Amino acid sequence: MATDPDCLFCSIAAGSMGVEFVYADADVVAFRDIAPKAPVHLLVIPRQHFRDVRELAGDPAAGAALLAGVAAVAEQERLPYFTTVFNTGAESGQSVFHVHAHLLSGSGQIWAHG
Ligand code: IU
Repeated sequence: MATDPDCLFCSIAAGSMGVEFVYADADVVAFRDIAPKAPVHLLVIPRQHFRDVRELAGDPAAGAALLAGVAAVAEQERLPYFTTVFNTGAESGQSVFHVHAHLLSGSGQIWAHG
């Protein structure tokens, strides 16, 4: 499995940063965003390193596993609705270059992350 020793989210996924996982399986981990933009704001990331959603698209099994992880987190957390955002490219607001799904929910509002 390809990981990047210089990538913070690879280190988080490896468990070496002490970040508590809300959900984990063989392919993905989920944890709370450090600066939440909604009452529920989780990040779901593959254990393997992909820079962004474009790179992830080159590995369809990994992409499917990430989406399955999003759905599993939502089910586990009993979220009846949620918004999923993939920022791609610095101009879009991507600041961490390890692909991550923002999963936002709560309070009956529509949440979007810019
Ligand atoms: P972005 O789409 O790349 O901008 O999202 C990165 C997110 O990662 C952002 O919402 C940060 O608050 C979040 N985050 C985090 O949860 N923990 C960290 O150690 C760092 C960033 I650095």
